[in-house]
Amino acid sequence: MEKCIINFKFYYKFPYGQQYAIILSIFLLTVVSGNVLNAQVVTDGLVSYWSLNRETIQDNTVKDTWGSNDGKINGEPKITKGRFGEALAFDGVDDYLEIPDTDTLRLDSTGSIEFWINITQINKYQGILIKALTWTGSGYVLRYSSEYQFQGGWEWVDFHEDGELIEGEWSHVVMTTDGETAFLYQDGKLVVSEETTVAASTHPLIIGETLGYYLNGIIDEVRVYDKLLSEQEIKQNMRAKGLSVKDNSNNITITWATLKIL
Ligand SMILES: [Ca+2]
Ligand SMILES: [Ca+2]
Repeated sequence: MEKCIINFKFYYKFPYGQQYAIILSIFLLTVVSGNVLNAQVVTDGLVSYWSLNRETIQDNTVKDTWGSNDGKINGEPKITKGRFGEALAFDGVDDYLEIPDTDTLRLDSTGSIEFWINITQINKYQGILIKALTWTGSGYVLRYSSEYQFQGGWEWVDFHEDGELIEGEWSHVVMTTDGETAFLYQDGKLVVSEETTVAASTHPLIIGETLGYYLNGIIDEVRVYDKLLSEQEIKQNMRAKGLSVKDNSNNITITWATLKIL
């Protein structure tokens, strides 16, 4: 985009002046509009969105900026620099985020859960999230230790093919299901898909701990959908910096922000 703007100034001063300026203006408007669309988080089917930005955290309450599923902080996770804005850093000892049960968080028909993660310590089980009471009941669990393990409907699915988290680096992770098959994406690429079903659990959604295994790392931009997310939608969300109230009034700002992260 920077090059486009420099070129625009150059052509604007060209002897044939205005004609080129108009053509280039239309071109730039198209480019900018396209990027603005890509910068938006998919809102179709969006249930909850915890940006974990500083302004959404008050005392122990983490606000759901899209739906009404506010979370409660346990332990003392630190508000730190995130993938976008701020995020929560969990200490691997006793920190976690708890979100009360609602049917839209159960993912027992179609649904998705998405987040950015930056693991501090990779060489032990990292409990990422769970919505289940035990290892052997209804619900779902996602943990990581050199491979992803997802459990839904009481079959462990090892996502160990191409997915790999790297200490100190951000990765975008999506678990999405159509009710029959679960798909795990990392950084916009399908890691693996497995036939599995999720049985509804009324246990709270816990982020940062799975039954005694705590996360030593940072989580950011957590979203839940009530539908399967396509690869295209997942890639769009990867590029999106979040929901912005400035979308219609400050397109250039949004575009710059988007380009910076590509
Ligand atoms: Ca954030
Ligand atoms: Ca703590």
